[in-house]
Amino acid sequence: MRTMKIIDLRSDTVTTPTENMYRRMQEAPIGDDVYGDDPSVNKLEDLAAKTLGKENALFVPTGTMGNLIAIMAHTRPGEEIILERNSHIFLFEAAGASRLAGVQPMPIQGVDGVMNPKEVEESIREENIHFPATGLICVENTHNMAGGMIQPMENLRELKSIAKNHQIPMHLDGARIFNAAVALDCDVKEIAAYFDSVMFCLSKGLSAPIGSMLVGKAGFIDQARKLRKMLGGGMRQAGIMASCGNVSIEQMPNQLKIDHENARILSNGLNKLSGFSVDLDKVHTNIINVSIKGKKISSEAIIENMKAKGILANPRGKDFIRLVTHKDVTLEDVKYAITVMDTL
Ligand code: TLP
Repeated sequence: MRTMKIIDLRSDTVTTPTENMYRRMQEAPIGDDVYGDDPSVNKLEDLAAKTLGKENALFVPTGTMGNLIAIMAHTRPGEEIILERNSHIFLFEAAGASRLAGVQPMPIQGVDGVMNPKEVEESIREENIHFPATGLICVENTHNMAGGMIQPMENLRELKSIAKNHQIPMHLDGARIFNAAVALDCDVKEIAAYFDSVMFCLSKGLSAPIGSMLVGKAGFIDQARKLRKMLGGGMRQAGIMASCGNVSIEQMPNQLKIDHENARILSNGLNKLSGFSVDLDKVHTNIINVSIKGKKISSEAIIENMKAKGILANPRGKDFIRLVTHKDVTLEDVKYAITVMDTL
């Protein structure tokens, strides 16, 4: 029986480990990480801190846990956090910040995920018996819902100066910070420098099967380590997974460049088909929001039709679908996906 070729454009989270990752898993020196004894985890935490230009790092199971721990460590229950209206923390983390960190979100509607610094400053609470204190400003780079768009450096600089004046820490949900750095052709440290803490994912385009990193000052990471234990994220022989994370940081950023090129090729191809349209100015990295308004059917329906032909994608509202390129989608796959989508 001939099996249908499946091209999975749902997310870069679907990436499978590389050959080198499988090899390093097998050879990984391991120990009990809750005792601080796992050499592969220790190596990964050192590498992550050094790469991002921070004092220390913590290996966490997921990006969601990394963001939650950062919020818990920076704030106290009853405080408020400023974040973008379409940010992952606000939309897709099951209100963990409210329920578990006990903070109230103050969402700001950005343009393509970029918050206006003036509005951020106006949202910082003054001292008043009625008001919660503003405990944290969160930024997302690249911005998932904006279709992988990059936050302009100038915007980060302005936000940092406001945060500094008001003595409020800044956290970056940098799940895809390496995509931003690759697209900007800058060192990832240059982006991280604006933030007190950064969470980034090994398990997205960097292709590790599991894991994210939280980086920041040494004292902050000590606190974060205890919070990770409290949340049940203290893993034992985690070096098996951390060994993949080491490969992610050492070897995978170059792959992201290819992913970005493939996203452009896919976008250009779709723009030539009837009913699909992509705003090329908004394709910065590996995520594409494709308008299907011209198709006159719902995003769910088109996704079902694509699935029947072996192309997997996620809906984004009723008029858009989201396509994400990654290392398991080759240039050949992209070309094939365009020909298949031409038949829909
Ligand atoms: N994003 C996933 C889904 O949850 C939507 C995806 O497929 O894009 N921050 C950002 C910006 C993210 O995009 C994600 C995951 C996370 C945090 C959470 O990471 P995990 O899935 O490891 O908890």
